[in-house]
Amino acid sequence: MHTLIFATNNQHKVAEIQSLVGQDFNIIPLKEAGIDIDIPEPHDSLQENATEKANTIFQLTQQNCFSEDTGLEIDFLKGAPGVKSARYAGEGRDFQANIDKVLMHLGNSESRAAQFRTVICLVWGKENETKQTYYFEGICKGHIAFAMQGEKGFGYDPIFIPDGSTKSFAQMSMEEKNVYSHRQKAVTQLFEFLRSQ
Ligand code: ITT
Repeated sequence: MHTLIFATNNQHKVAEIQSLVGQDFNIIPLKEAGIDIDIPEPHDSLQENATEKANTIFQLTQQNCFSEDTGLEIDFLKGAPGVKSARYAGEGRDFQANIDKVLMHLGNSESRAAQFRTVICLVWGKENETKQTYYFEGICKGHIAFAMQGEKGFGYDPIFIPDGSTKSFAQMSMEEKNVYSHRQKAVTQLFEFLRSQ
């Protein structure tokens, strides 16, 4: 059994990853590890922010840990909100305000292709071995709806429709979202790597 700290303060991410984890890993969210800090995400790429989060928690705990940084990348907006997804409409990190801003910028444009991209940073090593850093990426392609649909999930879920479905992520159960999601794809690779160790 591998025990890993998950360096996130986002409980929606924790729930999604817990739903994928099965019996062979013990994933400890920051809250459960008794760590209450707001990790800065000052960088211009998902990979650098994920690295910052994982390194911060590793320095604090010296334990195997991973983080993830996710962005919604919209073609028409040249990749925005991207790495700024959490704070697109301001420091308040308000899901509704972020969605309103995306819909406002897209207007009635028919060009609505978008993708979610997740980068996981893992700081990992066997006992008494030097820790190393590994990366895993998951992408989910889709498009932005003209209006919000559904109440489930979090963040931009009400306006994102993955390719292969007519429903938004917010109209799906967590299990359904997992079939398509960026996070599931990245986490599956993470677990495959850990199982191979
Ligand atoms: P941590 O840094 O503590 O992990 P966070 O919420 O700040 O949590 P990110 O910087 O990765 O995490 O989040 C970027 C934002 O993108 C997040 O706040 C949501 O608004 C959005 N987001 C991320 N994953 C999403 C998903 O699966 N569905 C919808 N929106 C998502």
